[in-house]
Amino acid sequence: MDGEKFVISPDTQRNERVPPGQRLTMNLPVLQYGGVHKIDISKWTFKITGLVERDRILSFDQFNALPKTSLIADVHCVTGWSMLETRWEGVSSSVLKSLATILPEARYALVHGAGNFTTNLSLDEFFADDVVFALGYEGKPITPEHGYPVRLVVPRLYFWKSAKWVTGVEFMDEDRRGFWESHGYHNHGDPWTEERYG
Ligand SMILES: Nc1nc2c(c(=O)[nH]1)N[C@H]1C(S)=C(S)[C@@H](COP(=O)(O)O)O[C@H]1N2
Ligand SMILES: [Mo]
Repeated sequence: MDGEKFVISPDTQRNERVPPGQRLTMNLPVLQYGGVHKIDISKWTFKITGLVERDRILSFDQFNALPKTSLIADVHCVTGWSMLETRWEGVSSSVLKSLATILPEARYALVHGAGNFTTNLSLDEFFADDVVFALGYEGKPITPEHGYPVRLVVPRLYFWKSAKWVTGVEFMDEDRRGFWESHGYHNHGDPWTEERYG
């Protein structure tokens, strides 16, 4: 696509690309708590809330019109599978800074997904330049199983941080554990130091 940014996650440049305790898979498994959400895009919105000057709500068309980034990344699920060289297309997290004024007190982001799913990230990790709200996977729109219409991709943390069926982001001054983080998973989730459970 014209004018599109292209990002390669730094983890893909490691000599050893598979973190300890992981094995490779050739296809992206489907994994989530509960069933697959079927989202009606005419009703879908992306909400930026919490510590922002004013809440911002975007329709699918507005979200889809934002500048796009193409991302190559390896992904690592805490249950032990890793998939190398996945390709995503979507909206870089940093684009959100142009949509809402984030207050200086904000230090954490809580990403919300359908069915009350949440996951928490420090602002530094949320705004890392390989973090993308993906609309596309391998050149096609994301399928319902993988989070249609929009799913987050946070390549450098375990894949549970990569919320599917995203509905928005809330900025916070204090950290608040998300869904998996309060059901036994680590608060941070670095695959290279095996921050699996906590
Ligand atoms: N909304 C939502 N997103 C989620 C989850 C979930 O339970 N709900 N599980 C996470 C986990 S544990 C993994 S491994 C990935 C799997 O993504 P995939 O099904 O596209 O492979 O989604 C993540 N995103
Ligand atoms: Mo996972």
